[in-house]
This record gives sequence, structure tokens and C-alpha cells, in this order.
Amino acid sequence: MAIPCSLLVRNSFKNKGNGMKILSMFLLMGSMVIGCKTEKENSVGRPVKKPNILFIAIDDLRPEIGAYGSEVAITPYIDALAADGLLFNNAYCQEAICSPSRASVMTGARPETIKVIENFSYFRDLNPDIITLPQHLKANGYETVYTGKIFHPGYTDEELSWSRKAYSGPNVTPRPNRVRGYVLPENQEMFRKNQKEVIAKYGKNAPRNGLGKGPAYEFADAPDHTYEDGHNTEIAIATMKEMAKNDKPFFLGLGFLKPHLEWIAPKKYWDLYEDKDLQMTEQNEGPKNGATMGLHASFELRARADIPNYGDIDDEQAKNLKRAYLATVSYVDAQIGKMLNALDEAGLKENTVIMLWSDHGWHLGDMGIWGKATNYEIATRVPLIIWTPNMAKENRGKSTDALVELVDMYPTLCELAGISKPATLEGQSFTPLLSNPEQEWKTAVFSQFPTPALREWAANPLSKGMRETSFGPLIEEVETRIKKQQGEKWDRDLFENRLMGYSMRTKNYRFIVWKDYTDKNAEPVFIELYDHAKDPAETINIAKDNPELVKELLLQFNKGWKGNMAPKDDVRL
Ligand SMILES: [Ca+2]
Repeated sequence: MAIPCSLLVRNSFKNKGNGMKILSMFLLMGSMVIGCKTEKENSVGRPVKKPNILFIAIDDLRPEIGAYGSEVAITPYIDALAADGLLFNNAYCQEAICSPSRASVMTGARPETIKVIENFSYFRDLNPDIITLPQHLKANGYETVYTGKIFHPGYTDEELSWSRKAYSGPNVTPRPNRVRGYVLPENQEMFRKNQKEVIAKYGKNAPRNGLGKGPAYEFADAPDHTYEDGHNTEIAIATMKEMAKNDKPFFLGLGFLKPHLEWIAPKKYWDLYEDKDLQMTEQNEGPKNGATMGLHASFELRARADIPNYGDIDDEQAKNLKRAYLATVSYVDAQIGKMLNALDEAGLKENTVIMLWSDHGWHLGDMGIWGKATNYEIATRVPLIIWTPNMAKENRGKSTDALVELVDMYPTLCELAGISKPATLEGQSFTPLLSNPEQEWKTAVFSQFPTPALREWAANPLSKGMRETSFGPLIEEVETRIKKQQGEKWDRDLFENRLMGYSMRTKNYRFIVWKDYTDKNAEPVFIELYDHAKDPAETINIAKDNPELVKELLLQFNKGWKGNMAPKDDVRL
């Protein structure tokens, strides 16, 4: 079990006060930094070195951040970055799960183009010649390096994408003893016990299929570097300092593992929050008339040792989970502060582009489920912030409502680095938005996800025997609902293995088309339509009552991403 709540709340008020103090101090520092910008140095006509790129990836972070309007999340450093950069209000991932989202970001191509729609296919095996973002930068004179999670673990493209390894010398606190992230012996033991049990019960592949985890959260009274994100930040800073000594521009990927489960961070971040401040969702049900296959049974969370396999997550537990999620967000935020301060202190900020993003959102009980892996707003919308040294002063701190996609980051960074764009890119550079955040932009953006209800939580089809595991009753329950809704259209092979939900977001609508992805001419088996002007939480599918609008949106959908790009002209390209 994680630390009892009674022990954790003791110092929360005091620490929250400290959090606010940190925020004020940082904002003061931030304004000092803004005051001494060196933009004029870059405009006097002398040759400007290609910009460094600090690429900050945050795993599973929904836009519940101060900069995005949260009154609860304590994220002073991300907020300060947004206050001096450009924030994207409507940024979307291409698929709301780690590997497909990241493979798409890093190759600049969409999940189906690179054939990565679940967590078990390695993009490089399937696309031997595709050029990743760091690989392209490397070929154009950049030093490229990462620490933490940039690509999905195990699919890190070491040979082709990276020009060097991260720092490994004595200037970093030694890695403490962790077992699957946990440092508390009782949690390490719970993980070992749970894993042993599922292997005995379901065979050696059970852990690979998502079973047998430790507890959902841990907050030990320990310094930041005890856990992986703090440790990796130290490595990133040391790596940056090494690279500052040579002439090459660098691409430094700093990938945070939190707030991905398990929610593990030092206790002081848990203490920043008080239960009474937490805002829990009031949307405890899936959308009325929504796709029964569109919501899963929270498989990812339920695999944790301290979460019930079946049945409701009670209110107290739900609150603890939300608090744990937010605590890890604040932990990540504090590490980002360290990285940005170090960048500034090294004198590199004036020639560094900073891109901060998350690979997808997360349902914290929203629509009655916990986890990512859906086609809805809550899982597909992501935080995205860009800061460049040369941004127009009047646009600093602005946000844009333009629809953008994570796949757009690759071409954007090519433009900012002044290098060519590989022909395989399927995104569009959003650099024009840096000079005019209000301009007309894409008419739609696209995400996709194969049947969330009847896949494992890594999005691969159900493994043999999965129905006999503790997930069995959950699978049975969602399947019953699908059969009831779909009637004669029910076909186990289609729904388990070949059905894709293609989600299109326009300014006013979310439109989801469920169809067989192996057959380009397949008719949709189900359509969802949500009116964001009236129903931003996507509570009612209005497709059935609006046949004309569905027809119109289907035409727009069929034009695909190519037919919904921002207006092009010579200046923009
Ligand atoms: Ca993720």
C-alpha cells in the first residue's frame, strides 16, 4: 500500500504556502529574464548559429496545468514558460497511447502510415528508411541526445537518431536502488508479489500484457533525484553543459516519465495539495448514445495492485488518485524549472528553441473511466507550448486557438532550424502562428484509436487467454454493451481486431467514424458527433438527430488531413 493518507496530509498547508512562494519568486526571475532578452543581437545581421532545441516531452499529461486555466494544479515553471512563449489551446495527438503517438511525433508521419497503431510494433522495423526528427537534425550538423522517455522504451532508435549518449560522469547523483520505480520496500515487495502471482496464474507473458503491477502511487520523503525524472533532469543538465562547450547546435530531448502511472514522486509534491481543493469530474458516465466500443474498462489502472479488478473506484480512492496524478505533475514541473534555469545560467537560452508537449491526455474518472486510450477530447487534447528567442514581443504570453497536431512539431522545428523538410512528413509547420497566432489555420485535425473496449490497454488485440484473466469480467461487460448497441453489426473479429475509430476535430465538432481499417471502402459501422459549441465535455452524441450535418462532416472527413491543412501560400511555405 502507498503511504497512508493521514501521514501525507500533515504538512500540506505549510508546503502549499511554499509552493506559492516558489511561484512568486520564479515569476520575478522570469520577468527579469524577459527584461534582458537579446533579440537585438540576433537582428544585427551577423551570422546566427542554428538554434539549439530543447525538446521537453511529458508522458500522459493532460492540459490540467495553471497555464491552461487549472486553479488547482501547481505548475509555476510551465506557466512561466507559457507566459513568455506561445500556448496552443487546441493541440491534439495522433493516437492517445504512448508508442504510436511518439512514433508519429518523431517520424513526422501518422500512425497508419508508419503502421504503428499499438505499443508493440517498432517503427524502425516497419519503416527502415524513414528519417526521424533527431536523425534529420543530426544529418544537418546537430548533436542529438536524449534522456528519459522520448521514443517509447525499447524502440529508441539508438543507432540512427542519436549522435551521442547522455552524460554519465560523476556530476550526477548516483542512481538509487529502485524496483520498477518504487523506493519504499513495502511497495517493491507488493510489486514482486503481484507479478509473481500473475505469472503463476496466467503464464510468463502476463506482465507484457499489462498484468501484475505494483501500487498506483508512492510518495516517499526523499529528494527529487531519488526518482527517475529528477535523476534524468540532472543528467540532461550535465549533458547540456558538456554540449555548451562545443560549437555544434544541439537537440536535447528531455522526456519525463510522469504523470504516467505509477504516480511516484517525492512526498513534498503530494503535500502541495489538499483534498478539499481537488476538483473531481462530474461527468461520471460515457456520452449519451456514444459508441459502446469507445470507452474501455480502465484496464491500465486496474492492473495496479491496490486498485480493485472490478467494480467502482470509491470517492476517497478517486480523490487520492487525482491528487497523486497532480503531485507528479508538480514534480515534473519542478524539474522543468531546474532545466530551464540551467539553460539560462549557461547562457544558452538566447539561442534555444523550447518545445514542450505531452503524448496524449488522460481520463481521471472523466466519462466514468481512468486511463488514456480513447478518441475523445480528454484523451486526445494535449498541452503544447513553444518558446523561441526571436518571437515577436507582442505575441509572448499569448495563446492560439488554431487547431494543430503533434505531427506538426517536426516540420516546425525544421523551419526554425533552417533545414529542409523530408518528403515523408505529414504535418504542417506552425511557425506562421508565432508571428500571427490569430490567423486562419487548419480546418480539422485527426486522431485515431482501435476499439478501446476490446483491446489490451497497450492497444494490441486481446492476447490468447486474456479473457481468462482478471480482465475477463470487464471484457465481458463491455462486450455485452457493444452487442446490445450494434446488433447485427456485431462481429467479434471485426470489433476485436480490425475496427478503428477515426476522430476528426474541427473548430465546432468532434466527429468519430468507426470502421474496418483493413478495408478502405468499408462503410462506417457507427458515427459519433459532439457539438463543442454547446457540449464541450462531449456528453451527447447527436449524430442520429443531425443527418445533414453528418453528411457534411463526412465529406470533410473524407478529405483527410491533406484536405484540411492551413491555407498555403508562398510566404508560409
Ligand atoms: Ca504516454
